[in-house]
Amino acid sequence: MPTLSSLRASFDSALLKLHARTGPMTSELVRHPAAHGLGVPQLPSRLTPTTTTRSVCGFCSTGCSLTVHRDASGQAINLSPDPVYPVNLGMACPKGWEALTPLAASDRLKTPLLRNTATGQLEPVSWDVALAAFVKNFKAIQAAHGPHSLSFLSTGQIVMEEMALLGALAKFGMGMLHIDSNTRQCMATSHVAYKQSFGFDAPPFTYADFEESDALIFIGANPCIAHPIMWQRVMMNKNSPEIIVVDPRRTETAIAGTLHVPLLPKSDLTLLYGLAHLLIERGAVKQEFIDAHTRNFAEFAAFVKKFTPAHVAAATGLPVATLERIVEIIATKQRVSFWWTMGVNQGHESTRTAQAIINLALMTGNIGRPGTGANSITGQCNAMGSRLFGNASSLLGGYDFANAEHRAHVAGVLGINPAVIPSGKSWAYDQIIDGIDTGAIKGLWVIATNTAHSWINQKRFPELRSKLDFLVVQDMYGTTETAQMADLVLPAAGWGEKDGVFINSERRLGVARKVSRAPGLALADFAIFKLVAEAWGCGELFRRWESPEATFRLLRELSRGQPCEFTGIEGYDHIQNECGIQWPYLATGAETPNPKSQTPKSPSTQRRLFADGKFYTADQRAIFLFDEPRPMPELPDAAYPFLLNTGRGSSAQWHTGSRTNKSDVLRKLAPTSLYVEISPADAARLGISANAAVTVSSRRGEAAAFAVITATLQSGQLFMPMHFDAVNRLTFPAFDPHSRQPSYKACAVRIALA
Ligand SMILES: Nc1nc2c(c(=O)[nH]1)N[C@H]1C(S)=C(S)[C@@H](COP(=O)(O)OP(=O)(O)OC[C@H]3O[C@@H](n4cnc5c(=O)[nH]c(N)nc54)[C@H](O)[C@@H]3O)O[C@H]1N2
Ligand SMILES: Nc1nc2c(c(=O)[nH]1)N[C@H]1C(S)=C(S)[C@@H](COP(=O)(O)OP(=O)(O)OC[C@H]3O[C@@H](n4cnc5c(=O)[nH]c(N)nc54)[C@H](O)[C@@H]3O)O[C@H]1N2
Ligand code: SF4
Ligand SMILES: [Mo]
Repeated sequence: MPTLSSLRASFDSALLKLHARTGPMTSELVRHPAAHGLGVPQLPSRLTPTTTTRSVCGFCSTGCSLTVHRDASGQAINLSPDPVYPVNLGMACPKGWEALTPLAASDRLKTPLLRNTATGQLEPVSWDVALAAFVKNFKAIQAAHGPHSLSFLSTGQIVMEEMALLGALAKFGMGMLHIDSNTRQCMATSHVAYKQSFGFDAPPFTYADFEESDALIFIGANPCIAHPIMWQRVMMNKNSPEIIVVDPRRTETAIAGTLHVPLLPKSDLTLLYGLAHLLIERGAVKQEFIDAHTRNFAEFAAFVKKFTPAHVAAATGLPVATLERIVEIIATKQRVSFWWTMGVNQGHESTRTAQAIINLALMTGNIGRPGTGANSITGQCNAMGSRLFGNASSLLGGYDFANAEHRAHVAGVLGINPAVIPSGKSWAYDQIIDGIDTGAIKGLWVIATNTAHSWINQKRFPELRSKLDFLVVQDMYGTTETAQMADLVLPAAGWGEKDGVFINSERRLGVARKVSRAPGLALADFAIFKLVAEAWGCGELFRRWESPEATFRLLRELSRGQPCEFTGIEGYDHIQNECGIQWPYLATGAETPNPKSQTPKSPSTQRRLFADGKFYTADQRAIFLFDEPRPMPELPDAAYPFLLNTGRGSSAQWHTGSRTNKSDVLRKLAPTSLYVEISPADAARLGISANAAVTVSSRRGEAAAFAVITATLQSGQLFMPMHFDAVNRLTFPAFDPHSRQPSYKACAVRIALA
């Protein structure tokens, strides 16, 4: 049984390994930032901070609070982690410490840019010219090809008020139907899995659960790198917990855990059904909970019978003893929590895999109690906000576009004609991309995402771009892969340059504050959307959306009676004074028409859902959902014998790098060119030495990289970080049928010396 200090020691040894490869990493920086030159530097006296402002970090979904120090004019000059905020307790990862640096990058957009059709160059123009070009070109496309020939791709990285305004503007004001965001690449699976199993997209946990579990099971998640402050919370667990890490790679998290389960890629569904089978055989199920609060268990139990240990061992490559060990832990520990991220969500059968995790939590009664839960960790700072208020798959506030009563209700709250709300279903990201290919989509507006880098199989993108009549990109930088292809580039303010709410992984609303002025003519996305609405001629619809906080009040009203209700929140100051507030949150003592919402004793009470065993389905029961496992769509073969896995490379790199690459500090903490990890056995067999230049190719494209030989990889597998654009030239476009989330982590490739 590990003690806290032995866990720390094993984590630190993982760090040493990383340190050797990429320089000092997460936890050291978290605890001793000053030792790495990341502390608050000595400031010249004219820069002595006069005020501080609390603001939630704009990178990952942990939602750490940062204290921003400002000079007399209100301009941010530095920041430090907020010591009292219940999320991060005074800690921040390198990206948080460096959050202000990308704002000052030399490639910030300072004016709109319009492509000059004569020279082919992007040239600075005024906002008037930019808006006129936007409206003229997009209206011409709609006139020629119909209203649904326009589409947008947006993000989980802007504030909730901006996402809601964008979704409403596009669907209620501009007549669009097919809109989506990078949340599809990331959280669509969790959204659908929860909705089908629980009746609403409701991650049930609070971060205190990291500290209160007796056993934590991480499946396809690498929090040491991707959610370092959540990992710090695990390190604060005083129960000497078992930490099981299910990942084909021996990741930093796997090294720090107590049991690494190196299953074959994409064999999770079989493994999870096999565990369910063994738990049932052992009698380690909570029959009372199952009978009182769930549906479909008997069918599930009958289905998993065939997942015998021998069958599961063969399919997953794991010894039967490992299966038995996991079952022993789940069966004997009182508080077991299950955590999953992209190793699950990005798969060809991801929704059923997420639900297989949910099933394990339900059947063992590990839900609704401290230290338990079937817990999906979100990715971007506001992925949860976009799930509730993006207006893409569900109508603002988690309502249903197809339901006339829902449309009438939302229209009533917003004071608009219900007829402007479409009843049709939006295409998903991949369908929008295919729609560009077939000519159904002719105009595309890309907001706060870098599609030409991050979309799966993006080799197609330049060709697709040529099929678009007009491409608008709205970003902080004009240098992103996507912005460079645009006809019109709109300069956006970034995190720190505007106000609004993010919702973190534990459903906590936090406020991001304006602490810095955006450069040149750059504007907050909120202001850009308002300008577009006026220029388009539908500004009247959005009179009540006069500011981010006025918009927040509209969204608050839309949440009334929904599981995500937060009508008890007074406004931004209330959220900040309470150090963030989790939904659901009704005014203390309020009578709610929704029996499913719970009123907490105080806003700061750490809240988990389902303490009463009541779910959001019509009969308040959670549902056991399952399906036959299917083989991966592209299996390795003689021509492409390796399986390529992709994901986060370091805690200092964020996605496509447009922000993190702008910091000298962050660039020092991670490799600056593309590498590929390979096992020692495969490297020896192929004559590949450390740092050798290699080419990795798939049926779709190739990428130049240098080789990193590491025993963390199993033979036959390669790993590349997603932070370099060549990686998605290799990936295979497979999608989960329920969530349509791309399967980024499994495609067949070969590797050779360059
Ligand atoms: N530093 C940093 N932090 C980030 C981000 C970032 O870009 N940089 N991005 C944020 C976002 S948006 C997200 S979504 C999260 C992602 O956070 P994570 O999901 O934790 O990160 P990934 O590295 O994408 O994937 C996690 C693990 O899945 C494993 N995996 C691959 N295939 C399989 C499989 O078949 N089964 C299992 N069980 N595991 C598998 C991979 O080996 C990898 O270690 O991180 C967030 N935090
Ligand atoms: N191979 C592979 N590919 C992957 C993944 C993987 O694991 N493997 N993971 C996927 C996942 S989970 C995700 S979330 C995606 C992320 O993929 P992207 O969303 O494409 O990545 P980012 O680099 O975060 O792009 C965000 C863009 O928004 C801009 N921006 C930041 N703040 C603002 C703002 O306030 N306003 C505006 N207008 N712009 C802003 C930034 O400059 C940046 O260009 O990548 C996906 N792609
Ligand atoms: S862990 Fe996430 S929210 Fe916290 S400082 Fe780092 S990037 Fe920001
Ligand atoms: Mo993500």
